[in-house]
Amino acid sequence: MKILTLTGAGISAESGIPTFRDANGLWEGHRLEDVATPEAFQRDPDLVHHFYNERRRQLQHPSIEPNPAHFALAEFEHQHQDEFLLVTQNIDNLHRRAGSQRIVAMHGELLKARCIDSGAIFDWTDDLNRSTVHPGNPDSVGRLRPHVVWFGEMPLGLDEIHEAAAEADLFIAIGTSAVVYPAAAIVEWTQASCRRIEINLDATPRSPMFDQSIRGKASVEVPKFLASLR
Ligand code: BV8
Repeated sequence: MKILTLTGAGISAESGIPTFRDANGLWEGHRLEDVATPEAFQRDPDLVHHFYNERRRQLQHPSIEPNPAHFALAEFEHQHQDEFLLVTQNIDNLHRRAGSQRIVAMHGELLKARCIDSGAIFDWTDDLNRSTVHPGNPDSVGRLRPHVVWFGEMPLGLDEIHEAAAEADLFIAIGTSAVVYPAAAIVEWTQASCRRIEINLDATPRSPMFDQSIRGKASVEVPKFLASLR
């Protein structure tokens, strides 16, 4: 049985990372679409670096840990190996810390930086700013950006995601409001024969597309649902 899982900010909510809806898509009064865009980075790199530096520091706070939903998905992957693929919209590292390995981080990763000139990607846990020196080239200063997909930029791994969706016998969407595209369209890329399950606190615009909507907290409902598949 081929299983494709898509996660959003809701799976990390109980780990202490605020969702975008909780913040009403706002950060310090800025609309997400005004801060998480290439235009914003061009216009005010210090503001955008500050936005991601804050979140990068918060993610590394000792109180932020994977929750039972992350661990249950990692365990399920361990049992199902290459029959299972996890696509996440989240840029936190909680799936990886829980032990998941087959992950497509379609919106990038907060703990990675990318060279604007070469596209080279580096693990990155410190702040980034306009005086950051390139780890491989001391003459290159301020040319690193967060390795995240901004609004208007091409998400990562779309070919792999399309392929996995077309082959999936089971599609599980967890903790996503299904308003950001193309992530919200993945459910449409599955075959009519694919069983579609939504595990989410609230109804979403795409709830009608699912065979079953499990309303509840991810840390409770994800382990329960995955156990029911055994
Ligand atoms: C693209 C990284 C072209 C950065 C992010 C008009 C109409 C339709 C689309 C558009 C439009 N105008 C513009 C667009 C395109 C745009 C878009 O979709 N905009 C939206 C706002 C309308 N999309 C893009 O620009 C994308 N690129 O389109 O390029 C293209 C198109 C096709 C093919 C090729 C190229 C790029 C989008 C990526 C943007 N980057 N993140 C960063 O994080 O700073 S998106 C960011 O917001 C997150 O990554 C996440 O994806 C999104 C928030 O969504 P969710 O994860 O769902 O989180 P949310 O808070 O919204 O929902 C949480 C849910 O969990 C809720 O439902 C809640 O009930 C539930 N929940 C809460 N607690 C729990 C819970 N559930 C269970 N348990 C709990 N405890």
